[in-house]
Amino acid sequence: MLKQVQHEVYIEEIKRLLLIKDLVTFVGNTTQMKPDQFQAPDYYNLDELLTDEHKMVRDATREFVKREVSPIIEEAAQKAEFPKQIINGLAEIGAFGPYIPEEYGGAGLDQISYGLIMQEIERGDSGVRSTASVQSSLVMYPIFKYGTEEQKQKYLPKLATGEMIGCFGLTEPDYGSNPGGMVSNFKDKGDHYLLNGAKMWISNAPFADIAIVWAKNEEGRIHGLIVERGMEGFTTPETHNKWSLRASATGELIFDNVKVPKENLMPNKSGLGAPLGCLDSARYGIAWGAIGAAMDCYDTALRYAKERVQFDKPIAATQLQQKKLAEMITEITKAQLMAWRLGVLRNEGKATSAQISMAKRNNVEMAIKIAREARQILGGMGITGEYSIMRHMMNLESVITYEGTHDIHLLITGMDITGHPAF
Ligand code: TGC
Ligand code: FAD
Repeated sequence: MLKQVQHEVYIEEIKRLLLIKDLVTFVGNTTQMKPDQFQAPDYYNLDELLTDEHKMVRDATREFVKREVSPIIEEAAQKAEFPKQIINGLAEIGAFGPYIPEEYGGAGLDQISYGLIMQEIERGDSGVRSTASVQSSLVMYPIFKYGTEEQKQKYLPKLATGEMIGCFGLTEPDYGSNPGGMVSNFKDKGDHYLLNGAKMWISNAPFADIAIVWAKNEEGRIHGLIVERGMEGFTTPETHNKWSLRASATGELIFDNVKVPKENLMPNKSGLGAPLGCLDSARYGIAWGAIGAAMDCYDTALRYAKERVQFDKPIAATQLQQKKLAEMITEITKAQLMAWRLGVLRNEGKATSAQISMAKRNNVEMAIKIAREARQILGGMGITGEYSIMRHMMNLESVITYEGTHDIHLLITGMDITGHPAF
Protein backbone atom coordinates (compact mmCIF):
# COMPACT_ATOMS: atom_id res chain seq x y z
CA MET A 1 0.00 0.00 0.00
CA LEU A 2 2.78 2.41 1.05
CA LYS A 3 4.70 1.50 -2.09
CA GLN A 4 1.64 2.27 -4.25
CA VAL A 5 1.07 5.66 -2.57
CA GLN A 6 4.73 6.69 -2.99
CA HIS A 7 4.65 5.64 -6.62
CA GLU A 8 1.55 7.77 -7.23
CA VAL A 9 3.21 10.74 -5.51
CA TYR A 10 6.21 10.28 -7.80
CA ILE A 11 4.04 10.16 -10.93
CA GLU A 12 2.14 13.27 -9.75
CA GLU A 13 5.44 15.10 -9.33
CA ILE A 14 6.48 14.15 -12.84
CA LYS A 15 3.16 15.41 -14.21
CA ARG A 16 3.63 18.69 -12.33
CA LEU A 17 7.05 19.16 -13.88
CA LEU A 18 5.65 18.39 -17.32
CA LEU A 19 3.02 21.09 -16.93
CA ILE A 20 5.57 23.80 -16.29
CA LYS A 21 5.66 25.99 -19.37
CA ASP A 22 8.20 28.45 -20.64
CA LEU A 23 11.08 26.68 -19.02
CA VAL A 24 13.93 28.63 -20.51
CA THR A 25 15.07 31.21 -17.98
CA PHE A 26 18.07 32.58 -19.80
CA VAL A 27 18.87 36.01 -18.43
CA GLY A 28 21.59 37.17 -20.74
CA ASN A 29 24.48 37.08 -18.29
CA THR A 30 27.81 36.98 -20.15
CA THR A 31 28.90 33.82 -18.33
CA GLN A 32 25.74 31.96 -19.33
CA MET A 33 25.05 29.92 -22.40
CA LYS A 34 22.60 30.69 -25.12
CA PRO A 35 18.98 29.72 -24.27
CA ASP A 36 18.53 25.97 -24.14
CA GLN A 37 16.93 25.04 -27.47
CA PHE A 38 17.76 21.35 -27.21
CA GLN A 39 15.85 18.95 -29.43
CA ALA A 40 16.66 15.31 -28.86
CA PRO A 41 17.63 13.28 -31.91
CA ASP A 42 15.76 9.97 -32.31
CA TYR A 43 16.75 8.79 -35.79
CA TYR A 44 15.56 5.20 -35.37
CA ASN A 45 12.29 5.99 -33.54
CA LEU A 46 13.64 4.54 -30.32
CA ASP A 47 10.76 6.17 -28.47
CA GLU A 48 8.68 3.26 -29.74
CA LEU A 49 10.78 0.95 -27.58
CA LEU A 50 10.02 2.94 -24.43
CA THR A 51 7.04 2.54 -22.11
CA ASP A 52 4.86 5.47 -21.06
CA GLU A 53 6.64 5.50 -17.70
CA HIS A 54 10.06 5.64 -19.41
CA LYS A 55 8.95 8.60 -21.53
CA MET A 56 7.39 10.39 -18.58
CA VAL A 57 10.54 10.01 -16.48
CA ARG A 58 12.74 11.05 -19.42
CA ASP A 59 10.61 14.11 -20.24
CA ALA A 60 10.43 15.23 -16.62
CA THR A 61 14.22 15.03 -16.33
CA ARG A 62 14.64 16.84 -19.64
CA GLU A 63 12.42 19.69 -18.47
CA PHE A 64 14.23 19.84 -15.12
CA VAL A 65 17.55 20.16 -16.93
CA LYS A 66 16.21 22.95 -19.17
CA ARG A 67 14.72 24.80 -16.23
CA GLU A 68 17.23 24.25 -13.42
CA VAL A 69 20.56 23.17 -14.93
CA SER A 70 21.05 24.87 -18.30
CA PRO A 71 20.60 28.45 -17.01
CA ILE A 72 23.24 28.12 -14.28
CA ILE A 73 25.67 25.44 -15.34
CA GLU A 74 28.09 27.50 -17.42
CA GLU A 75 28.62 29.96 -14.61
CA ALA A 76 29.09 27.13 -12.09
CA ALA A 77 31.68 25.51 -14.37
CA GLN A 78 33.49 28.80 -14.94
CA LYS A 79 33.64 29.36 -11.17
CA ALA A 80 34.53 25.69 -10.54
CA GLU A 81 31.64 25.27 -8.10
CA PHE A 82 29.13 22.49 -7.71
CA PRO A 83 25.67 24.14 -7.93
CA LYS A 84 24.21 22.92 -4.64
CA GLN A 85 20.91 24.67 -5.34
CA ILE A 86 19.93 21.87 -7.74
CA ILE A 87 20.18 19.10 -5.13
CA ASN A 88 16.51 19.33 -4.11
CA GLY A 89 15.37 19.27 -7.72
CA LEU A 90 17.53 16.24 -8.50
CA ALA A 91 15.94 14.46 -5.55
CA GLU A 92 12.44 15.48 -6.67
CA ILE A 93 12.84 13.98 -10.14
CA GLY A 94 14.06 10.72 -8.61
CA ALA A 95 17.71 11.07 -9.67
CA PHE A 96 18.92 9.88 -6.26
CA GLY A 97 18.29 6.15 -6.17
CA PRO A 98 16.03 5.74 -9.23
CA TYR A 99 16.04 1.95 -8.95
CA ILE A 100 16.21 1.71 -5.14
CA PRO A 101 12.88 0.40 -3.78
CA GLU A 102 10.36 2.97 -2.63
CA GLU A 103 10.30 1.55 0.91
CA TYR A 104 13.79 3.05 1.33
CA GLY A 105 12.91 6.33 -0.37
CA GLY A 106 14.06 5.41 -3.87
CA ALA A 107 11.91 5.86 -6.98
CA GLY A 108 11.48 2.11 -7.61
CA LEU A 109 12.05 2.52 -11.35
CA ASP A 110 13.56 0.05 -13.80
CA GLN A 111 17.01 0.16 -15.36
CA ILE A 112 15.92 1.89 -18.57
CA SER A 113 14.32 4.73 -16.62
CA TYR A 114 17.54 4.98 -14.60
CA GLY A 115 19.53 5.16 -17.83
CA LEU A 116 17.26 7.79 -19.32
CA ILE A 117 17.59 9.95 -16.20
CA MET A 118 21.39 9.76 -16.49
CA GLN A 119 21.21 10.57 -20.22
CA GLU A 120 19.13 13.68 -19.64
CA ILE A 121 21.20 14.93 -16.71
CA GLU A 122 24.47 14.49 -18.61
CA ARG A 123 22.89 16.31 -21.53
CA GLY A 124 23.12 19.24 -19.13
CA ASP A 125 26.51 18.45 -17.62
CA SER A 126 28.62 15.38 -16.84
CA GLY A 127 29.52 16.80 -13.43
CA VAL A 128 25.89 16.97 -12.38
CA ARG A 129 25.40 13.42 -13.63
CA SER A 130 28.46 12.45 -11.59
CA THR A 131 26.79 13.66 -8.42
CA ALA A 132 23.64 11.69 -9.23
CA SER A 133 25.64 8.59 -10.24
CA VAL A 134 27.74 8.59 -7.10
CA GLN A 135 24.75 9.17 -4.83
CA SER A 136 22.68 6.43 -6.50
CA SER A 137 25.06 3.71 -7.59
CA LEU A 138 28.10 4.19 -5.40
CA VAL A 139 26.47 5.20 -2.10
CA MET A 140 22.81 4.11 -1.99
CA TYR A 141 23.41 0.89 -3.93
CA PRO A 142 26.14 -0.54 -1.64
CA ILE A 143 24.15 0.37 1.47
CA PHE A 144 21.08 -1.28 -0.07
CA LYS A 145 22.98 -4.38 -1.26
CA TYR A 146 25.61 -4.90 1.42
CA GLY A 147 24.28 -2.97 4.43
CA THR A 148 22.26 -4.01 7.49
CA GLU A 149 18.57 -3.15 7.84
CA GLU A 150 19.54 -0.47 10.40
CA GLN A 151 22.00 1.10 7.93
CA LYS A 152 19.36 1.10 5.19
CA GLN A 153 16.79 2.76 7.47
CA LYS A 154 19.31 5.28 8.78
CA TYR A 155 20.84 6.45 5.50
CA LEU A 156 18.79 5.59 2.40
CA PRO A 157 15.73 7.84 2.91
CA LYS A 158 17.95 10.86 3.64
CA LEU A 159 20.16 10.12 0.64
CA ALA A 160 17.07 9.84 -1.58
CA THR A 161 15.85 13.31 -0.59
CA GLY A 162 19.30 14.89 -0.85
CA GLU A 163 19.22 15.74 2.86
CA MET A 164 22.43 13.72 2.95
CA ILE A 165 25.05 13.57 0.19
CA GLY A 166 27.50 10.71 -0.11
CA CYS A 167 30.78 9.89 -1.82
CA PHE A 168 32.64 6.69 -2.72
CA GLY A 169 36.29 6.17 -1.82
CA LEU A 170 38.03 3.44 -3.78
CA THR A 171 40.92 5.10 -5.66
CA GLU A 172 44.14 5.81 -3.77
CA PRO A 173 47.19 7.86 -4.75
CA ASP A 174 49.14 4.70 -5.71
CA TYR A 175 46.22 2.47 -6.72
CA GLY A 176 43.91 3.75 -9.46
CA SER A 177 43.30 1.13 -12.15
CA ASN A 178 44.46 -1.52 -9.70
CA PRO A 179 42.28 -0.89 -6.63
CA GLY A 180 42.99 -4.39 -5.29
CA GLY A 181 46.41 -3.09 -4.19
CA MET A 182 44.90 -0.49 -1.83
CA VAL A 183 46.71 0.21 1.42
CA SER A 184 43.92 1.94 3.39
CA ASN A 185 43.26 -0.33 6.35
CA PHE A 186 41.31 -0.78 9.56
CA LYS A 187 42.09 -2.63 12.76
CA ASP A 188 39.64 -4.20 15.19
CA LYS A 189 39.97 -2.35 18.50
CA GLY A 190 37.26 -4.22 20.35
CA ASP A 191 34.40 -1.71 20.49
CA HIS A 192 35.36 0.14 17.24
CA TYR A 193 37.54 -0.04 14.12
CA LEU A 194 40.56 2.22 13.68
CA LEU A 195 40.78 3.45 10.07
CA ASN A 196 43.93 4.82 8.41
CA GLY A 197 44.78 5.72 4.82
CA ALA A 198 43.93 8.12 2.01
CA LYS A 199 41.71 8.19 -1.06
CA MET A 200 42.01 10.63 -3.93
CA TRP A 201 39.97 11.85 -6.89
CA ILE A 202 36.73 11.45 -4.95
CA SER A 203 33.62 13.06 -6.47
CA ASN A 204 31.45 14.97 -3.95
CA ALA A 205 34.11 14.51 -1.22
CA PRO A 206 34.43 18.19 -0.22
CA PHE A 207 30.80 18.47 0.88
CA ALA A 208 29.66 14.87 1.38
CA ASP A 209 28.00 13.97 4.69
CA ILE A 210 29.06 10.33 4.46
CA ALA A 211 31.71 8.36 2.61
CA ILE A 212 31.56 4.73 1.53
CA VAL A 213 35.17 3.76 2.14
CA TRP A 214 36.84 0.59 0.92
CA ALA A 215 39.70 -0.58 3.14
CA LYS A 216 41.49 -3.79 4.12
CA ASN A 217 41.11 -5.54 7.47
CA GLU A 218 44.02 -7.16 9.29
CA GLU A 219 43.73 -10.24 7.05
CA GLY A 220 43.95 -8.05 3.93
CA ARG A 221 40.26 -8.54 3.00
CA ILE A 222 38.48 -5.52 1.50
CA HIS A 223 35.36 -4.27 3.33
CA GLY A 224 33.10 -1.25 2.96
CA LEU A 225 32.72 1.16 5.88
CA ILE A 226 30.35 4.10 6.25
CA VAL A 227 32.40 7.05 7.49
CA GLU A 228 30.53 10.15 8.62
CA ARG A 229 31.70 13.75 8.37
CA GLY A 230 32.67 14.95 11.82
CA MET A 231 34.40 11.74 12.89
CA GLU A 232 37.68 12.77 14.48
CA GLY A 233 40.68 12.39 12.15
CA PHE A 234 38.55 12.41 8.95
CA THR A 235 39.21 15.29 6.52
CA THR A 236 38.22 15.96 2.88
CA PRO A 237 40.51 18.53 1.19
CA GLU A 238 39.27 19.76 -2.19
CA THR A 239 41.20 19.17 -5.43
CA HIS A 240 41.63 22.46 -7.30
CA ASN A 241 42.77 23.52 -10.78
CA LYS A 242 40.77 20.96 -12.75
CA TRP A 243 40.12 21.75 -16.42
CA SER A 244 37.45 19.05 -16.52
CA LEU A 245 34.26 18.39 -14.55
CA ARG A 246 34.55 21.86 -13.08
CA ALA A 247 30.93 21.91 -11.89
CA SER A 248 31.59 18.81 -9.78
CA ALA A 249 33.51 18.97 -6.50
CA THR A 250 36.41 16.52 -6.31
CA GLY A 251 38.57 15.88 -3.28
CA GLU A 252 40.59 13.56 -1.10
CA LEU A 253 39.53 11.50 1.89
CA ILE A 254 42.14 11.39 4.64
CA PHE A 255 41.81 8.98 7.56
CA ASP A 256 44.13 9.59 10.47
CA ASN A 257 43.26 7.11 13.22
CA VAL A 258 39.53 7.50 12.62
CA LYS A 259 37.41 5.58 15.14
CA VAL A 260 34.60 4.01 13.12
CA PRO A 261 31.75 2.41 15.09
CA LYS A 262 31.48 -1.31 14.41
CA GLU A 263 27.88 -0.94 13.25
CA ASN A 264 29.20 1.15 10.30
CA LEU A 265 30.78 -1.83 8.53
CA MET A 266 28.59 -3.17 5.71
CA PRO A 267 28.57 -6.89 6.47
CA ASN A 268 26.91 -8.52 3.49
CA LYS A 269 29.77 -8.57 0.97
CA SER A 270 33.54 -8.29 1.12
CA GLY A 271 36.45 -8.58 -1.32
CA LEU A 272 37.18 -6.48 -4.43
CA GLY A 273 33.96 -7.78 -6.01
CA ALA A 274 31.98 -5.60 -3.55
CA PRO A 275 33.14 -2.18 -4.86
CA LEU A 276 33.34 -3.52 -8.42
CA GLY A 277 29.69 -4.60 -8.16
CA CYS A 278 28.75 -0.97 -7.45
CA LEU A 279 30.85 0.14 -10.41
CA ASP A 280 28.79 -2.08 -12.72
CA SER A 281 25.74 -0.03 -11.89
CA ALA A 282 27.50 3.32 -12.20
CA ARG A 283 29.25 2.37 -15.46
CA TYR A 284 25.90 1.37 -16.91
CA GLY A 285 24.57 4.84 -16.02
CA ILE A 286 27.57 6.43 -17.74
CA ALA A 287 26.89 4.42 -20.91
CA TRP A 288 23.56 6.29 -21.08
CA GLY A 289 24.89 9.56 -19.73
CA ALA A 290 27.52 9.90 -22.45
CA ILE A 291 24.74 9.72 -25.05
CA GLY A 292 23.20 12.81 -23.45
CA ALA A 293 26.43 14.80 -23.79
CA ALA A 294 26.79 13.63 -27.41
CA MET A 295 23.18 14.53 -28.24
CA ASP A 296 23.67 18.03 -26.89
CA CYS A 297 26.84 18.54 -28.96
CA TYR A 298 25.22 17.17 -32.11
CA ASP A 299 22.04 19.20 -31.69
CA THR A 300 24.02 22.39 -31.07
CA ALA A 301 26.30 21.80 -34.06
CA LEU A 302 23.40 20.95 -36.38
CA ARG A 303 21.52 24.13 -35.47
CA TYR A 304 24.66 26.24 -35.81
CA ALA A 305 25.57 24.70 -39.19
CA LYS A 306 22.13 25.52 -40.59
CA GLU A 307 22.36 29.13 -39.41
CA ARG A 308 26.00 29.95 -40.07
CA VAL A 309 26.55 31.32 -43.57
CA GLN A 310 29.97 31.33 -45.25
CA PHE A 311 30.63 31.70 -48.99
CA ASP A 312 26.95 32.75 -49.35
CA LYS A 313 25.48 29.48 -48.11
CA PRO A 314 24.90 27.75 -44.79
CA ILE A 315 27.90 25.66 -43.80
CA ALA A 316 25.34 22.80 -43.39
CA ALA A 317 25.16 22.79 -47.21
CA THR A 318 28.81 21.80 -47.54
CA GLN A 319 29.82 18.16 -47.91
CA LEU A 320 32.51 18.32 -45.22
CA GLN A 321 30.13 19.54 -42.50
CA GLN A 322 27.44 17.07 -43.62
CA LYS A 323 29.95 14.24 -43.28
CA LYS A 324 30.63 15.27 -39.69
CA LEU A 325 26.94 15.60 -38.81
CA ALA A 326 25.91 12.38 -40.59
CA GLU A 327 28.60 10.39 -38.79
CA MET A 328 27.55 11.92 -35.47
CA ILE A 329 23.91 10.90 -35.78
CA THR A 330 24.96 7.42 -36.92
CA GLU A 331 27.19 6.94 -33.88
CA ILE A 332 24.57 8.36 -31.49
CA THR A 333 21.97 5.96 -32.90
CA LYS A 334 24.29 2.96 -32.48
CA ALA A 335 25.06 4.02 -28.89
CA GLN A 336 21.36 4.45 -28.11
CA LEU A 337 20.62 0.93 -29.35
CA MET A 338 23.48 -0.50 -27.29
CA ALA A 339 22.36 1.28 -24.11
CA TRP A 340 18.73 0.29 -24.59
CA ARG A 341 19.60 -3.38 -25.15
CA LEU A 342 21.89 -3.34 -22.11
CA GLY A 343 19.01 -1.88 -20.09
CA VAL A 344 16.74 -4.73 -21.18
CA LEU A 345 19.41 -7.23 -20.15
CA ARG A 346 19.83 -5.51 -16.78
CA ASN A 347 16.09 -5.52 -16.21
CA GLU A 348 16.20 -9.27 -16.80
CA GLY A 349 19.23 -9.63 -14.49
CA LYS A 350 21.30 -10.95 -17.40
CA ALA A 351 23.80 -8.16 -18.20
CA THR A 352 27.42 -9.16 -17.59
CA SER A 353 30.13 -6.86 -16.24
CA ALA A 354 31.99 -7.23 -19.55
CA GLN A 355 28.91 -6.12 -21.52
CA ILE A 356 28.68 -3.06 -19.28
CA SER A 357 32.39 -2.30 -19.84
CA MET A 358 31.90 -2.47 -23.61
CA ALA A 359 29.01 0.00 -23.52
CA LYS A 360 30.76 2.44 -21.15
CA ARG A 361 33.87 2.40 -23.32
CA ASN A 362 32.11 2.66 -26.65
CA ASN A 363 29.64 5.35 -25.67
CA VAL A 364 32.10 7.63 -23.90
CA GLU A 365 34.53 7.44 -26.82
CA MET A 366 31.64 8.15 -29.18
CA ALA A 367 30.68 11.21 -27.13
CA ILE A 368 34.19 12.63 -26.87
CA LYS A 369 34.74 12.26 -30.62
CA ILE A 370 31.43 13.97 -31.33
CA ALA A 371 32.27 16.79 -28.93
CA ARG A 372 35.58 17.37 -30.75
CA GLU A 373 33.93 17.37 -34.19
CA ALA A 374 31.02 19.52 -33.03
CA ARG A 375 33.41 22.09 -31.62
CA GLN A 376 35.05 22.42 -34.99
CA ILE A 377 31.71 22.99 -36.70
CA LEU A 378 31.24 26.05 -34.50
CA GLY A 379 34.62 27.46 -35.49
CA GLY A 380 35.86 30.08 -33.02
CA MET A 381 32.47 30.24 -31.29
CA GLY A 382 32.99 26.63 -30.27
CA ILE A 383 35.65 27.51 -27.74
CA THR A 384 33.45 29.93 -25.80
CA GLY A 385 31.07 29.39 -22.90
CA GLU A 386 28.26 30.72 -25.10
CA TYR A 387 27.80 27.11 -26.16
CA SER A 388 27.98 23.92 -24.13
CA ILE A 389 30.28 21.94 -26.44
CA MET A 390 33.70 22.81 -25.05
CA ARG A 391 32.46 22.17 -21.51
CA HIS A 392 31.13 18.75 -22.56
CA MET A 393 34.41 18.02 -24.33
CA MET A 394 36.49 18.83 -21.26
CA ASN A 395 34.11 16.96 -18.95
CA LEU A 396 34.32 13.85 -21.09
CA GLU A 397 38.08 13.70 -20.50
CA SER A 398 37.22 12.74 -16.91
CA VAL A 399 34.38 10.45 -17.92
CA ILE A 400 36.71 8.49 -20.22
CA THR A 401 39.09 8.05 -17.24
CA TYR A 402 36.91 7.45 -14.20
CA GLU A 403 34.91 4.34 -13.42
CA GLY A 404 37.68 2.42 -15.21
CA THR A 405 39.80 3.98 -17.94
CA HIS A 406 39.24 3.47 -21.66
CA ASP A 407 42.20 1.04 -21.68
CA ILE A 408 40.97 -0.96 -18.69
CA HIS A 409 37.55 -1.49 -20.28
CA LEU A 410 39.22 -2.69 -23.48
CA LEU A 411 41.26 -5.14 -21.39
CA ILE A 412 38.09 -6.34 -19.66
CA THR A 413 36.60 -7.11 -23.10
CA GLY A 414 39.88 -8.73 -24.13
CA MET A 415 39.85 -10.93 -21.03
CA ASP A 416 36.21 -11.84 -21.59
CA ILE A 417 36.71 -13.02 -25.17
CA THR A 418 40.12 -14.69 -24.77
CA GLY A 419 40.06 -15.87 -21.16
CA HIS A 420 43.45 -14.22 -20.54
CA PRO A 421 43.71 -11.24 -18.13
CA ALA A 422 46.24 -8.82 -19.65
CA PHE A 423 46.13 -6.14 -16.94
P1 TGC B 1 39.88 -9.59 -10.42
O1 TGC B 1 40.75 -10.65 -9.81
O2 TGC B 1 39.57 -9.66 -11.86
O3 TGC B 1 38.50 -9.53 -9.61
C1 TGC B 1 38.47 -9.49 -8.19
C2 TGC B 1 37.09 -9.96 -7.76
O4 TGC B 1 36.10 -9.04 -8.24
C3 TGC B 1 35.18 -9.71 -9.11
N1 TGC B 1 34.83 -8.76 -10.16
C4 TGC B 1 33.66 -8.14 -10.21
N2 TGC B 1 32.58 -8.23 -9.43
C5 TGC B 1 31.53 -7.46 -9.73
N3 TGC B 1 31.54 -6.60 -10.76
C6 TGC B 1 32.62 -6.46 -11.57
N4 TGC B 1 32.62 -5.56 -12.58
C7 TGC B 1 33.75 -7.26 -11.31
N5 TGC B 1 34.98 -7.38 -11.88
C8 TGC B 1 35.63 -8.32 -11.15
C9 TGC B 1 35.94 -10.92 -9.60
O5 TGC B 1 35.06 -11.95 -10.00
C10 TGC B 1 36.73 -11.31 -8.36
O6 TGC B 1 35.85 -11.95 -7.45
P2 TGC B 1 36.39 -13.09 -6.48
O7 TGC B 1 35.19 -13.55 -5.76
O8 TGC B 1 37.00 -14.13 -7.39
O9 TGC B 1 37.42 -12.44 -5.60
O10 TGC B 1 40.50 -8.19 -10.02
P3 TGC B 1 41.81 -7.46 -10.52
O11 TGC B 1 42.53 -6.98 -9.31
O12 TGC B 1 42.57 -8.33 -11.50
O13 TGC B 1 41.26 -6.16 -11.26
C11 TGC B 1 40.37 -6.24 -12.31
C12 TGC B 1 40.06 -4.84 -12.92
C13 TGC B 1 41.30 -4.21 -13.50
C14 TGC B 1 39.07 -5.08 -14.02
C15 TGC B 1 39.45 -3.93 -11.83
O14 TGC B 1 40.30 -3.72 -10.80
C16 TGC B 1 38.96 -2.62 -12.37
O15 TGC B 1 37.83 -2.53 -12.82
N6 TGC B 1 39.79 -1.50 -12.31
C17 TGC B 1 39.33 -0.18 -12.64
C18 TGC B 1 39.17 0.62 -11.36
C19 TGC B 1 37.98 1.53 -11.40
O16 TGC B 1 37.07 1.39 -12.21
N7 TGC B 1 37.93 2.46 -10.47
C20 TGC B 1 36.81 3.32 -10.36
C21 TGC B 1 36.86 4.10 -9.06
S1 TGC B 1 35.31 4.84 -8.65
C22 TGC B 1 35.13 6.09 -9.74
O17 TGC B 1 35.87 6.31 -10.63
C23 TGC B 1 33.92 6.90 -9.51
S2 TGC B 1 33.77 8.25 -10.55
C24 TGC B 1 32.20 8.60 -10.17
C25 TGC B 1 31.65 9.79 -10.85
O18 TGC B 1 32.06 10.92 -10.53
O19 TGC B 1 30.69 9.59 -11.67
P1 FAD C 1 46.32 4.89 -13.59
O1 FAD C 1 45.68 3.70 -13.03
O2 FAD C 1 47.61 5.35 -12.99
O3 FAD C 1 46.41 4.81 -15.13
C1 FAD C 1 47.25 5.67 -15.91
C2 FAD C 1 47.22 5.16 -17.37
O4 FAD C 1 47.75 3.84 -17.42
C3 FAD C 1 45.79 5.09 -17.91
O5 FAD C 1 45.81 5.45 -19.27
C4 FAD C 1 45.46 3.60 -17.81
O6 FAD C 1 44.52 3.19 -18.77
C5 FAD C 1 46.83 2.97 -18.05
N1 FAD C 1 46.95 1.64 -17.45
C6 FAD C 1 46.81 1.32 -16.13
N2 FAD C 1 46.99 -0.01 -15.98
C7 FAD C 1 47.23 -0.53 -17.21
C8 FAD C 1 47.46 -1.85 -17.71
N3 FAD C 1 47.50 -2.90 -16.90
N4 FAD C 1 47.66 -2.00 -19.02
C9 FAD C 1 47.62 -0.93 -19.87
N5 FAD C 1 47.41 0.33 -19.46
C10 FAD C 1 47.21 0.53 -18.15
N6 FAD C 1 37.65 7.31 -7.80
C11 FAD C 1 36.89 6.95 -6.73
O7 FAD C 1 37.18 5.98 -6.04
N7 FAD C 1 35.75 7.66 -6.42
C12 FAD C 1 35.35 8.74 -7.12
O8 FAD C 1 34.33 9.34 -6.80
C13 FAD C 1 36.15 9.16 -8.21
N8 FAD C 1 35.83 10.31 -8.90
C14 FAD C 1 36.70 10.77 -9.86
C15 FAD C 1 36.47 12.04 -10.42
C16 FAD C 1 37.36 12.55 -11.36
C17 FAD C 1 37.13 13.92 -11.93
C18 FAD C 1 38.47 11.77 -11.78
C19 FAD C 1 39.42 12.30 -12.81
C20 FAD C 1 38.69 10.54 -11.22
C21 FAD C 1 37.83 10.03 -10.24
N9 FAD C 1 38.09 8.80 -9.60
C22 FAD C 1 37.31 8.40 -8.53
C23 FAD C 1 39.33 8.07 -9.88
C24 FAD C 1 39.28 7.28 -11.18
O9 FAD C 1 38.49 6.13 -11.05
C25 FAD C 1 40.73 6.93 -11.54
O10 FAD C 1 41.34 8.14 -11.97
C26 FAD C 1 40.83 5.87 -12.60
O11 FAD C 1 40.35 4.63 -12.13
C27 FAD C 1 42.26 5.71 -13.13
O12 FAD C 1 43.18 5.64 -12.09
P2 FAD C 1 44.50 6.60 -12.14
O13 FAD C 1 44.04 7.99 -12.36
O14 FAD C 1 45.28 6.30 -10.92
O15 FAD C 1 45.27 6.16 -13.42
